Amino acid sequence: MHNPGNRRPVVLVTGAAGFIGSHVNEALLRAGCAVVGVDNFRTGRRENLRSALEAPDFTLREADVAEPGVLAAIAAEVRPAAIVHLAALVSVQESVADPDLNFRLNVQATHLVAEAARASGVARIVFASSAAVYGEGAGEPLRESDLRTPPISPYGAAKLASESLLLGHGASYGITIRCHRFFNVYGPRQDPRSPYSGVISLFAREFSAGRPVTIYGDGEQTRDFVSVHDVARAVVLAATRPGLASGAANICTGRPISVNRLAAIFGSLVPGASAPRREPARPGDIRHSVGDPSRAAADLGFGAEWAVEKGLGELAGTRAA
Ligand code: UD2
Repeated sequence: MHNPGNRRPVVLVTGAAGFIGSHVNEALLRAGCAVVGVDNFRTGRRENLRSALEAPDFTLREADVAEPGVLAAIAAEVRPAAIVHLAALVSVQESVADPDLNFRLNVQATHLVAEAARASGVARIVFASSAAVYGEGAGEPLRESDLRTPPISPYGAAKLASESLLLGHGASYGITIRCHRFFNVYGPRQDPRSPYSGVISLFAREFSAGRPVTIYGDGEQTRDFVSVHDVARAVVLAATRPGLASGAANICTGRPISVNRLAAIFGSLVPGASAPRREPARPGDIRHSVGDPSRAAADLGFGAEWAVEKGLGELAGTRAA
């Protein structure tokens, strides 16, 4: 890195300019790591890096990790203690529309990360997996072993395949692999531009613009909404905590929150908010998804600290500012 006398552990973050990546950079820097962020800005955004770029221990590499050899060259140069692999095709809809691109960005790129780690003697990989690895009706709450039903999208299949690829590499070459199955992540910098963006990002935008939000179906469907601040903290723990074994863990709160409840909380935070519009349920929408958080607690000492009321309060404050 630019500071040869710097003894801080170097962590390489792929997808560093994304919604989650940008928070992970900042949390790693706060934890005393030096961060090399890699992004090709396909969906990542430069403004997400504004704060990290002010830190002397942050370096940005504009590069595509799905191109063979690219990440291997960066890892060989910076010799990171850990790689946090967040770069991905993040839209489930896009994975359905273009499964080939999903394979390249969500499977092949993971293999390239594993190979880069092997070649450069990287001790640990933290991988952004997803609750999308669980099939329909797999469990309530979902436990890590609830994999009897297959994923229902190319995206979920690619995340599950990537977990397997990484764990196989880890077992063969002595790399610790931590797969984090993120549930419904929300928070500042989440992009609300697509109609399929996370419901909280859409609600935050509509409430702040004084427009009614849309609730699909009866609104009693539930999700496990986890703040990006908690997610970033879980990643830092997985990247830095000594003595971790390989494995997968849900990163979730364990608390189901309905869409109606989200609308009610936002409504109480935004004075004069319009009443929600109702539309028919989205085809293929799952009814309930909540994770069991106990394995992350046992493995990492991680527990979500942001209740959704606090997280929505932050967004309402942010947007109003
Ligand atoms: C998203 C992904 C899913 C998986 C999961 C992670 C999509 C469509 N699905 O699904 O594949 O990655 O996250 O756990 O990307 N809703 C409204 N009004 C809105 C927007 C959404 O009522 O304006 C409802 C929606 O119908 C659903 C719930 O809110 O019942 C949550 O929707 P979401 O798209 O934020 O998340 P999810 O879990 O359906």
